[in-house]
Amino acid sequence: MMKSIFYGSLFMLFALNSTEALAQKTENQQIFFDQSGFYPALDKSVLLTGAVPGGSFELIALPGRQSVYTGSLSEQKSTGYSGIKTRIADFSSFQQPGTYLIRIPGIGESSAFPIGDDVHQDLAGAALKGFYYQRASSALDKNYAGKWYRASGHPDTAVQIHPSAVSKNRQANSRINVAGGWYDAGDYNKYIVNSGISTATLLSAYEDFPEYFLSLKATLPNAKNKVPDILTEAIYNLRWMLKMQDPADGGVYNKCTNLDFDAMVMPEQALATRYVVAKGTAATLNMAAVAAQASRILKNFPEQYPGLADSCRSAAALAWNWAVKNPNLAYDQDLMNRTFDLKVNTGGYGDKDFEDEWIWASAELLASTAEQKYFDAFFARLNAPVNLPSWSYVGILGYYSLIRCQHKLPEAYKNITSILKKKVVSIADRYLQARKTGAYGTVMGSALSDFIWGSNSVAMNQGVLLINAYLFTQNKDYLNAALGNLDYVLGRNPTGYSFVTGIGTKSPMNPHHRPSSADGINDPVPGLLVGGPNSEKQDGLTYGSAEPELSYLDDVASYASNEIAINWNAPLVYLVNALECMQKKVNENLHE
Ligand code: G3I
Ligand code: 9MR
Repeated sequence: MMKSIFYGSLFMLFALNSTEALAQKTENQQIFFDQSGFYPALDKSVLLTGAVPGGSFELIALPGRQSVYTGSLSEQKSTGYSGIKTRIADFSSFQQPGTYLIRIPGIGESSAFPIGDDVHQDLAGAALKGFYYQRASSALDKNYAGKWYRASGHPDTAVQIHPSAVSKNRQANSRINVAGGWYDAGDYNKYIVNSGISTATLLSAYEDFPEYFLSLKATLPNAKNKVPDILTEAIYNLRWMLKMQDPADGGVYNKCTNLDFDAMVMPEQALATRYVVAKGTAATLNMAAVAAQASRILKNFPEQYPGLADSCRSAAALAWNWAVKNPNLAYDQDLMNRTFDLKVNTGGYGDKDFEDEWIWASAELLASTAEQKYFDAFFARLNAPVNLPSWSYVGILGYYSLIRCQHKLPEAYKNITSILKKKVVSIADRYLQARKTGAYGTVMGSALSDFIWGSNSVAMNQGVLLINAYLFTQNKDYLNAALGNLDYVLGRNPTGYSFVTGIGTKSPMNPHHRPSSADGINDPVPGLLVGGPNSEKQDGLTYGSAEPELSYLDDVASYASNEIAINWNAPLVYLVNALECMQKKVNENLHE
């Protein structure tokens, strides 16, 4: 008898706990926050949407459930481009590490979250590991890939020259070796233009925080002694980019691709013929910029990568010279398909304006060589407008690098960096104003134009720009605004999703990603940032809402909102590692 009462009460205790947990889960429909937690010394806010009465909120410490902080909800706001109403619960002044929840009278309680150092440490590693999972021409070993290990696919050692890519030394259907590199996204093709900003963003993370990355334990296969994972991974793709250059003239092919997108199969099952297609000005200047930046970094690793720094510097100069001779050669897939019988129907990354690529490539070559001709080319474009970077607009990446390398520039060139800083700060200050007045209290979402294909990369690249502004101003408002955008992708958004696979309590389970879909494993490959809300919904699917901020569908078919891509993960890697590195310094100053 006693036994049954004992088991009965145990069952009741379990049932209560699970009901309470369930209740917390269901009450989270209006309370949204960074599901990885908060840093002690930086801003902390929770988003509330819907009909939320004004008044106070409490921070409850767990497990004791004592109320440790009381604050007032912000006034109700709306965005002007959607019907969503918001309030913010800001508890930034509370700095005690621990585990907590937020209690909102009339709304309920949030699920639990930590305040502490390193709350984004797991993400910092997972986001970079995401690139390892994107490796083409390489088997992923169980020791590094865990249950998502897989066989190699796309050797790409004998890729055909498409008729659009014919040159004197390389006739149609001749074959070249372009093995390696990263798959671009949910598909298995490899695109130079998208590789450019992606590889450069990883290289820039290292250049901005070398000691931090050198302090991290190397975990990737064939990691060289004292070479951090972020460089090991970037070099895996850099080596592929170098192979995409025709050594005879310096031109760079736009992509290594199938004729059509594969079915949702594993890499080793994707056996369609592969081609390199037309050289172009954008691809060639992208490669020039990345190779120039890599050359100055690799000069510090001569033992680990003998000769690679010099090879990169030569390849960059050769690419520049090809572009000078071919300054306006756009990759136009539709025109190519009207011209040649072998029709290519994969991604285009078409770009017809090359001023930004000239800015970026001249800046990186100037930073790495200090040669007058690159200064002249950069200076001639000094008054060009700059804006947030994307695969199609890369100019500001050159600003970041010249500001970063200003101490290495010859005296005559140094003072242009004050102009570059002013232009970066002018954008950063516009972001601060938008964050202050916007309905979400974050830079991301302060404008309808944020919700495009790959909107989460808009949030990430805004964060990277703000980190760059913080680095040369030490204005903590930029740091907090950058953190707010990381909070946004990790759950502080009206969808309630942490948009990184495997991170947070509610994350994408069905990304448009062929290995995740075809591997027979329920959990998607981890550490991958999905594109996010996209008001255009180009995949033609029925989403749950017409609101721009809610135009997201966790469905494998939703390539317009739920694909993953290397140019989305790269600024995530930069931002989360920058914050992990700098919040420690802010925290140390706090306790000095
Ligand atoms: O920038 C304009 C904006 O000003 C305008 O208001 C908005 C609405 O019309 O459109 C914006 O441009 C969109 C652009 O993405 C924004 O980055 C284009 O309409 C949209 O077509 C474009 O989509 C691109 C997509 O390929 C289709 O071409 C994405 O940027 C690009 O990330 C995506 O890349 C694909 C590769 O082709 C193949 N591999 C997967 C990868 C990710 O989906
Ligand atoms: O898988 C492709 C994805 O990488 C692209 O971003 C997207 C848009 O170009 O296209 C996806 O491929 C789809 C194709 O466009 C239409 N048929 C279904 C394919 C798989 O969803």
